[in-house]
Amino acid sequence: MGLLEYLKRYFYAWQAPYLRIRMGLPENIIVGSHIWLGDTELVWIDGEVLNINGEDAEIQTSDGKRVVANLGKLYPKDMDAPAAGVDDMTKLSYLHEPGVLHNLETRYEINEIYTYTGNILIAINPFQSLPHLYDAYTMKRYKGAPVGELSPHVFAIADSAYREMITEGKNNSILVSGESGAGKTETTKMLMRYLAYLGGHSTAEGRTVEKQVLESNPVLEAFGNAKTVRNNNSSRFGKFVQIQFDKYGRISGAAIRTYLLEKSRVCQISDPERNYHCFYLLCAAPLEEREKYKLGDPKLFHYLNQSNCYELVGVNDAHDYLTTKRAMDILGISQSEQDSIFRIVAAILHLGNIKFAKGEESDSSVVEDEESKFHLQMTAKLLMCDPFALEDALCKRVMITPEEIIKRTLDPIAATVSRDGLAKTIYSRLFDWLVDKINVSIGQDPTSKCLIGVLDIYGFESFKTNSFEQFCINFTNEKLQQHFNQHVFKMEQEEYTREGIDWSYLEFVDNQDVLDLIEKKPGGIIALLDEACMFPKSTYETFSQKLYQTFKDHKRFIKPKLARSNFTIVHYAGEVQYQSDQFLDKNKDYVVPEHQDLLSASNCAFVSGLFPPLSEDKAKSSKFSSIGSRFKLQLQQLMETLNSTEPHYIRCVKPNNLLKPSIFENMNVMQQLRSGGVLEAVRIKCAGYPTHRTFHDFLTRFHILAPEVFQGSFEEKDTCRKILEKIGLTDYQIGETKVFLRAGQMAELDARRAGVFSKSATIIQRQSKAHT
Ligand code: AD9
Ligand code: MG
Repeated sequence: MGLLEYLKRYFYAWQAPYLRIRMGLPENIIVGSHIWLGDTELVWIDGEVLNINGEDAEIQTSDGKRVVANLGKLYPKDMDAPAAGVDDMTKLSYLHEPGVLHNLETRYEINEIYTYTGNILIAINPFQSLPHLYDAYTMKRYKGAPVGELSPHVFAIADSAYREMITEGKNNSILVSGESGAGKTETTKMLMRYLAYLGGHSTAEGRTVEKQVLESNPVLEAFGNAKTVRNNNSSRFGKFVQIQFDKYGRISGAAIRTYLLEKSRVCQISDPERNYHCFYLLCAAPLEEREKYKLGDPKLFHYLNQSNCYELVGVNDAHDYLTTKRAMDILGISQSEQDSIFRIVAAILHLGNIKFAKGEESDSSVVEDEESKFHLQMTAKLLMCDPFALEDALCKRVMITPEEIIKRTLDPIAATVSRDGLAKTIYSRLFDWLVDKINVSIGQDPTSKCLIGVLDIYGFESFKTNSFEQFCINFTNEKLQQHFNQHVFKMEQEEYTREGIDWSYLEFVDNQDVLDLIEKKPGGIIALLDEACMFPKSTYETFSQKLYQTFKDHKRFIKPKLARSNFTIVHYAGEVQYQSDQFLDKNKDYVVPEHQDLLSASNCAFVSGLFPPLSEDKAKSSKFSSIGSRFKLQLQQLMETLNSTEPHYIRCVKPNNLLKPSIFENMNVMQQLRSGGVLEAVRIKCAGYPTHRTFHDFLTRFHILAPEVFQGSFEEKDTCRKILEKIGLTDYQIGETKVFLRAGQMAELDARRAGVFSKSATIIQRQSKAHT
């Protein structure tokens, strides 16, 4: 490839800041062309070119304005596109941002929430119930139907994963991603329901494996979901469910893995969010149970009343309590286990109400008043541990020096931190217990031949303040993005090979550099963070200084101007500035030994089971265990699993932040398509031959350019070639069944076609004038 050609290709493929695919070269835009023009508010506005002066075009926009814009900023609009949009973006004549966005909006207006981009499914949250879309009849229709035959649908994706698994004996996975509230969990549930339908046993009664798999959802949601500003039922953990099938294609087991539960929510919430659903469910339990746990109005509990939101529209906590318990029954969680689970939930609420006052000695604390004492008693009773030991574990620390063992007192602030730490530890152990129990109950099928994995994991996040959680979440997304890019690239490559076309035109843009920055060992951010956590004198400031020094020349790392501890990572989906002040604390997974000792001595076997005694070695080394490194390892294992599967991608999109139906916010959607890598997939296509047209489609559209070639008998492939030769295009390719066009060539052909139409219109006009 010549240098000029390379530069040209590079330039069209990558136009900062994100992806601006030039599909219509300016010279293809002529007076009368219908175009899209970049607009700050709407993102894109359509219009018609009235005049061209040098590099500038005068445009009449569809909202009645006249504007002048540089030709380079205009994108051709396909006037032949069907009014209802196309069900696959690759059918668009012009595969560019405005075309993609307009197509999604057109379809969303008529409740067509699903659209393909090749084999990626884009799902736009309808924010309204569309029961006909998921009923039994629809499931039946999709069963066995080839992808593309029926409208795009989650069922079609699940069906193709299932068929591929059966016919080719391969493991498959379906990766669902999108930002909070985009519909990942609902989509995942739909996928699981459909897979249970395909792989269910004929006796659908009782505790079948598929029923247990489905019932794991309400239980995990009760303990791992909460209302946030972004979603009333937000999953606060990542989840990968592997459904196992036997040799007859029937569900025979399942394994659920979860990632990074948000622990801080247990003791800290802000208005108008809520704590985990289970707390409110229990406060709405039948009277007898509430009395047993001494619970009542959620407003009385500190862990719940930091926010003014207690109830959710359309949700009945009392009803959900019973549903959760029923789901637990199906999952084989016994009555006594259920009793222990809810006893622990109640204990956490009482624990949060223990307040501390200054003690007699300096820097010491005591339980503040009678009310706090009552809650201390209740906590101890429910956890079945000694109340004095509980008070000690909250208010004191044991210091072991070479000479002696000293009990150091904590001041009220430190005691409160200790209390919250205990609440978080108990809750996260309870959640892990539930996940383990569900896995054991559903059971693993050791003879299983094939699996379908379904991943429901947090999407890319960039908020005003971004901490360690966002860092881990965005790290996950970088990993998944790399996997996605590799896959899209491979699929495109396969299409080129099938069509007998040289694929060296495809350019693979990798994000390995960001991944190295984060996870390289030694020297990456996680490794440096672990070092800082192990070194007692480190602070977040020294940690940040170390980052600045180490990565000063890294092109994915930025030290923001005047920053003393913040740092920015240039992610594939954009820049994110992280506040490092809590990185060290949040990276330390540390259970206070006093808490460990207290609970492992509980008289309740369930509670002590959550805190098995540590072995001597572990007790010594458990001083610091890195959450970042453990998460990195979990991700590595996830990627290994995914790499051994045939992946399918579903990108969920949230059309607006009001969580309301029928509102499509352009800018918002565009941003998500960028972050979700949909436009990256488009970019990979554009770097080579973005337009693939079957010979038949090509001839239907462009036969008018060379009607003479149709005279006599013709062969489709040859006729396409003759048309292209006549027009004088070069650098296109003709495959086995399709014409492959470079960026801009479709616009060129359309411009010629428009020219022919206007010429014949002029001739007709002249002829009719001559007649009159
Ligand atoms: V989060 O990252 O866990 O905060 P998700 O999982 O992406 O988020 P979720 O699936 O919980 O979002 O969807 C949010 C809400 O959108 C649901 O509670 C539904 O009210 C709504 N939703 C999502 N998908 C559909 C759908 N296909 N049909 C109807 C939907 N409503
Ligand atoms: Mg979710």
